[in-house]
Amino acid sequence: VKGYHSVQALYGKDRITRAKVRKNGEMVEVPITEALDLIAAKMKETISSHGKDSVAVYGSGQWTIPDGYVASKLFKGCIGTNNVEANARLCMASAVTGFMTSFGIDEPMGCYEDIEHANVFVTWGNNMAEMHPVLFSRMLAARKRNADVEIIDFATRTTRTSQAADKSILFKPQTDLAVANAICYEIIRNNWVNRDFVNKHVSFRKGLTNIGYGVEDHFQFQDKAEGINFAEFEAFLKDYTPERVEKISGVSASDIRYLASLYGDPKKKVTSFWCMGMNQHTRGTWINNLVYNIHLLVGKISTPGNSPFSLTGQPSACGTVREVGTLTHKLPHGVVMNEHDRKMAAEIWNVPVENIDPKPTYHTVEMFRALDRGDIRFIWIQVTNPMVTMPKLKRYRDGALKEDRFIVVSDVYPTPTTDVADVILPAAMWIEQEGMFGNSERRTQHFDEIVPPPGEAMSDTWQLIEVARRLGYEKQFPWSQDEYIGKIWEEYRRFHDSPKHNMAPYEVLRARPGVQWPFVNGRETRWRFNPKYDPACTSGEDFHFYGHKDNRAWIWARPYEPAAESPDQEYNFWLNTGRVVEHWHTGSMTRRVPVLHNAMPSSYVEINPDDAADLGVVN
Ligand SMILES: Nc1nc2c(c(=O)[nH]1)N[C@H]1C(S)=C(S)[C@@H](COP(=O)(O)OP(=O)(O)OC[C@H]3O[C@@H](n4cnc5c(=O)[nH]c(N)nc54)[C@H](O)[C@@H]3O)O[C@H]1N2
Ligand SMILES: Nc1nc2c(c(=O)[nH]1)N[C@H]1C(S)=C(S)[C@@H](COP(=O)(O)OP(=O)(O)OC[C@H]3O[C@@H](n4cnc5c(=O)[nH]c(N)nc54)[C@H](O)[C@@H]3O)O[C@H]1N2
Ligand SMILES: [Mo]
Repeated sequence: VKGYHSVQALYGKDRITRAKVRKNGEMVEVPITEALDLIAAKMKETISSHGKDSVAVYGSGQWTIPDGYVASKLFKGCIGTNNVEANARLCMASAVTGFMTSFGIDEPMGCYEDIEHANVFVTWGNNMAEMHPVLFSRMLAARKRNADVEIIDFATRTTRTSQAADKSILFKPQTDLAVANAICYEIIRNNWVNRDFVNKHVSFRKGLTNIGYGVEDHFQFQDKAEGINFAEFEAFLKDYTPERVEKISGVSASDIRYLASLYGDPKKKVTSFWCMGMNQHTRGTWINNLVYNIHLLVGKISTPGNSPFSLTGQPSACGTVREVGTLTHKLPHGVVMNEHDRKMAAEIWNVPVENIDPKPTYHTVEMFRALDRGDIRFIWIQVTNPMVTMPKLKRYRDGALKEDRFIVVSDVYPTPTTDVADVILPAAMWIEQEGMFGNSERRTQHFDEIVPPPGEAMSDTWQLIEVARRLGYEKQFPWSQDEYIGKIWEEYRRFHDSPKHNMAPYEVLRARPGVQWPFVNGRETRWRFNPKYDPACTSGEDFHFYGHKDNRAWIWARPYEPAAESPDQEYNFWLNTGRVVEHWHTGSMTRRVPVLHNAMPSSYVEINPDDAADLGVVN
């Protein structure tokens, strides 16, 4: 429904079309060149009085690939600060750490085509009917074609996904950790383990436990992987019998056995989908590891229809954030801590290697804490609305409003974030510019400008380039406005020149409706780690998990640990968040589309009818 009406999002009455700067407390319209001059001057001034790490950029999984690439090059390569983050930190961080720990390499092995091959779908707290409705329709269509296809919704609340599913199983928040372990327990007990696959392709690890929740400033955590064997893993699972886990999770032992039997049945191809239910988990890395464990034990992975699949939410959370690496520790290829990766970036960026700082600075939450503390004095926010979407928000809003903080916001409409800005830049929306996005299934999608941007609005990429040039980096940003997207793409591609990650050339991207990487010798890769499909497999075996040095996927022994807060006498309910099909996040765009706004004009809270009756709560 958002797709059908998206074009109307361009034409809201209060669309930002001119730059504004704060003068004596008032936001005043100015020519955009004056605003860009001011931004560059403020950045120079802040760097000279507080050092390079006092300026930051906070971007988005809704940034285009060129947006993120240019931001990274300017801040990490030219200015020399690792103060580059994006809202995808609030979204996909656990998905990435899950991939890195289980496979040693980011992003799914499968693809959307798995939907046409699977017999069973399990949604792990993923409300696909509302959040991924196009993929969900594809799943319903697959079920319509094949009466054997089953959809199991495993979640903490009843949603439209549960209603469309063949079976809905509810669990208490956080306890999916215990259920996943119980599924593995049952798989082993019933001898459903794919021994051949496990012997050849899997090794076992355990990590640290009681790891805290990261809610305090300067929190640091480093896991320690320790090798274990199958017998030790089996012994670890002894605590997770279905009967014990029923008590923790509220899921009946028979439903746990039922779930295990679906994964365990060698005749069934199983795809697991998840998104924020697992990735915003307070043990997000662990629950990702545990669902991979299930697929690995039975060898249901990297073949059509057998797919543990972490879906992304934003159009370019993968393309711009995970692939370009717009995170404090990342570079477009590799990490800042690695000398080889720094050298490669410096060479491609045409900057001295000493410019790139080997130490990461702040992840997103710490970045806003640093703004409040005064460690950061200047921040440029693009394509995101953090003054609505940050957790424990008040501190950051107060921080942004402090004297001697300078906030630049690029947006298309006024928001609570533009409310705290010193400069507002008018941005072009996606069909008002050329660009690329990269989605969950490793597909890079090029799009052209269809209509011109209004007033003085320009792409976020071009805004960054204008400021970069004013800071003296003409040499690094030499492109002209009619060809910069293609030039940036070709420069960026050089970072991924290997069969594990190769990206398609610009002309190929332009000619096709999206291209999946690794793109090698003119061929896209549908399923990774499987030599039938993946050119990076070199071991000569039936699968090759080349991400880890031992060429194996890792099964992790991870326990159930409770959430940071659980219901008690004083606060006796769980609060679960959820989104709605009609709106996009903070609604900056969708609330300006009348048909969407009228369909869902306000937020709402659902409460169990029995609890409501006890409390005297009525509609
Ligand atoms: N219409 C629309 N679509 C969107 C978006 C939008 O704003 N509007 N946003 C996009 C983005 S960026 C994202 S990230 C996705 C989000 O997509 P989803 O993750 O599918 O959506 P949410 O509504 O955030 O998910 C909340 C779900 O988390 C589950 N949950 C709660 N606690 C737990 C737990 O302890 N374990 C597990 N396993 N599950 C739990 C609950 O079952 C609940 O339904 O949607 C994308 N699609
Ligand atoms: N309470 C709570 N907080 C959450 C979440 C949650 O479930 N609950 N989920 C988290 C997740 S998964 C996500 S992904 C984030 C999303 O958080 P945000 O990214 O902060 O939310 P959006 O509403 O998508 O903000 C995007 C902004 O970009 C603007 N915009 C659109 N197009 C353009 C453009 O081309 N250029 C520019 N410059 N601006 C543009 C829009 O008007 C909008 O204001 O929220 C996170 N925070
Ligand atoms: Mo997200």
